[in-house]
Amino acid sequence: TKTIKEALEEVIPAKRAQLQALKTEHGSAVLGETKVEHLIGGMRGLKAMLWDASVLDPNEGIRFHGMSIPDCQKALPPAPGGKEIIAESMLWLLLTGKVPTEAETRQLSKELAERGELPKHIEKLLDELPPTLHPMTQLGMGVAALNHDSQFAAAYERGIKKTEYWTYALEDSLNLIAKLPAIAARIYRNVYNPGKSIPGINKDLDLVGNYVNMLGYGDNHHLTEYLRLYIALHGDHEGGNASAHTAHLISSTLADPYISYAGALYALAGPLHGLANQEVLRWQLNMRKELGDNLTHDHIKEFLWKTLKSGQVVPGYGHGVLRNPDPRFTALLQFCESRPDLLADPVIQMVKKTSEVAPTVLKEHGKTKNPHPNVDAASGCVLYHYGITQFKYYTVIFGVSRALGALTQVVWARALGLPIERPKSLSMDAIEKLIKQ
Ligand code: CMX
Repeated sequence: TKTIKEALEEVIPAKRAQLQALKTEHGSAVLGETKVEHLIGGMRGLKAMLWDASVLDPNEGIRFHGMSIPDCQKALPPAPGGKEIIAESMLWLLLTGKVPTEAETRQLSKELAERGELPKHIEKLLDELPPTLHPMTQLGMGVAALNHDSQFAAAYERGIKKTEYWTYALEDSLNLIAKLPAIAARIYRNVYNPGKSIPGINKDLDLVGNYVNMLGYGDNHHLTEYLRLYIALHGDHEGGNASAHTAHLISSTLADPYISYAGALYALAGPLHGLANQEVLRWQLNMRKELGDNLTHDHIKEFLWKTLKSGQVVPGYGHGVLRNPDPRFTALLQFCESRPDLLADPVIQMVKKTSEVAPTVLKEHGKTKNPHPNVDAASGCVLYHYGITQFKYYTVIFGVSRALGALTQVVWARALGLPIERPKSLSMDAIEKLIKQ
């Protein structure tokens, strides 16, 4: 059975050749225009990054190396005894562009489990942090401090050939992905269950199986399956989103994968991006507190208008690129629809009902370009049902996941020798001058 590194080594030459051909034969081909609105509108729609692992179609949603979410659900190997996609099979697909065999998936699980223990200084650092510090701040700190042992940074200092960068970036990236569950679980323990012991890594379990075990919910097969799906689906969402783009930007300076990903986590921690994860449930529970359990569509409409009229955004709705319901939202809702215990839960019913009326209200409100739910609208309610009720923790789970795609890009950017990112900025005066020319 091939290792992930061997599988990657096989596909790199063809990709390098493809890039070289694009550069020499089509380097000056025009893909679109730069307009003033791009500079003042958050670069929305501007085609400005190379990102191979996934592409987001505004209407259809995300495809990973051309595969839709239902394609992935059919083709990617689940955990033994499970049905959902797991982090390892998604990571293999993102990194190599190939669907892994079951044996390859198991081998990657084993490799990650072997790399999963935390160095003592990281445990100590996390244990010293005040439990009142936001879990996302703690996650970023733990991840950044792992660069103490960065093989990429050490090799760069020693002096290595540019063509070898990717091998060290891969080592660090696999170590980081492997250690994220132990960091995230330790934060959960320290903040919410102080004094409770955390089980060690089980070498026979997949990454998320171990994560759920360390969180203290290892006996809940349904939660484990949900988190496997959740973490696989949040893995990558092309390159322009704030977290993935941050990792790419930082690592383009040849900063090591750990500090590059720590930066990504702090972009994820903003309420318009990953923190919407925690905001959605807080907002939905406020709705429940105010209106009770037997909510009608009209009650929800009223609450939506109240939120909008107070000048706030409706968390979990809208998107920078998508213009239809997010297929990740659909996949998570489908998970609920096949389980009667979830369907009977009033919070899940409320989330589902909200998704039935919010698009009409947001359309009438007339501002957002996409009135449909994004993945964050659904992701928290299942966690809540299974007992992970601390919604300040939710974005940490997103942070464990986004490493799959962001670090895939870090490895490929080094394999392809992509340069430091340095777009051109302009002042308003300079823009006016250019317009007049
Ligand atoms: N509720 C109310 N107003 C919204 C809205 C929402 N859910 N989504 C967008 N709008 C508003 C914007 O604030 C903007 O208003 P102004 O013109 O007053 O500034 C206007 O509609 C146009 O925005 P847009 O072009 O449709 O959306 P953007 O690309 O600028 O922003 C996003 C996209 C996701 C930040 C925005 O839709 C939003 O704030 N949604 C709520 C937060 C959320 O769910 N974020 C998670 C996204 C997924 C993720 O990254 O995890």
